[in-house]
Amino acid sequence: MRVLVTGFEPFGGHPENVSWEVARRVSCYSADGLELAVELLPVSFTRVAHSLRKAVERYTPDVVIMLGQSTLTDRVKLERVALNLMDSAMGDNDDYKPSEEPIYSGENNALFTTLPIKRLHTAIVDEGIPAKISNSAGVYVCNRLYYEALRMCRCGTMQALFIHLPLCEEQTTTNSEARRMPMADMVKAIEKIINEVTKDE
Ligand code: PCA
Repeated sequence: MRVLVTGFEPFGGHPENVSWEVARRVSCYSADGLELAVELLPVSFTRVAHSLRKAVERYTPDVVIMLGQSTLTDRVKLERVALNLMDSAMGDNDDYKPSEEPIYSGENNALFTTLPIKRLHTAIVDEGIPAKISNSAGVYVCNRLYYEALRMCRCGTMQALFIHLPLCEEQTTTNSEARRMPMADMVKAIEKIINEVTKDE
C-alpha cells in the first residue's frame, strides 16, 4: 500500500507552512505493508498540478493525502469537495491573481473524494483530536491542487483527500486571530488517517 502525503511551501507572509512541518514529521511513520512518501508543493496555481503529477508518476500511490494551512480553522478540517474555480485577490507565490477562472473549462463544477470521510472523521475525534468535515476547500491553491488530484482519481484506482490544518502552537505569525493546535495532535491525526485508509486494502 503506497501513500503519498503532500505539504505546501510557505505563503502569504508566513515564515513556515504547518502543512509541510506536519508532512515532514509524518514521513517517519511506519506500519506493516506501508510505503510512505512525502512531497513539498509550490503555492502556485499554475505550477502545483505539474508538481503533483510528477510526484504521482514517481510514487504511484494508492492514496494521496494533501495537507494545507488555514488560519481560519481551529481543528483538523477534512475536505469533501473541490471546486472547478480559482479566485484570489491576494495572489499566489508567483503573484498570479485569478479572478473567477475555471480550472478546466467545461468540466465538472465540483469533484468529491471517494474516501470514507465520515469514518475518517470519527477515527480522529475518537483519538480526542478536534476535527470537522468541510464542504469547501476555498478557491485558492489548496482547492486547485485538490481538484487536480480528484480529477486524476477518476481515471484509475487512486483515491485522494485534502486536509486543512490550523497553525501549530509554536508557529510565529503576524495574524493574531489565527487558530492553533498542538503539532503532536496534527501529526497523530494524519497518522490515524493513514492507518485507516490502509486498513481497507
Ligand atoms: N494553504 C493555502 C494554499 C497553501 C496552503 O497551505 C490554501 O488554503 O489554499
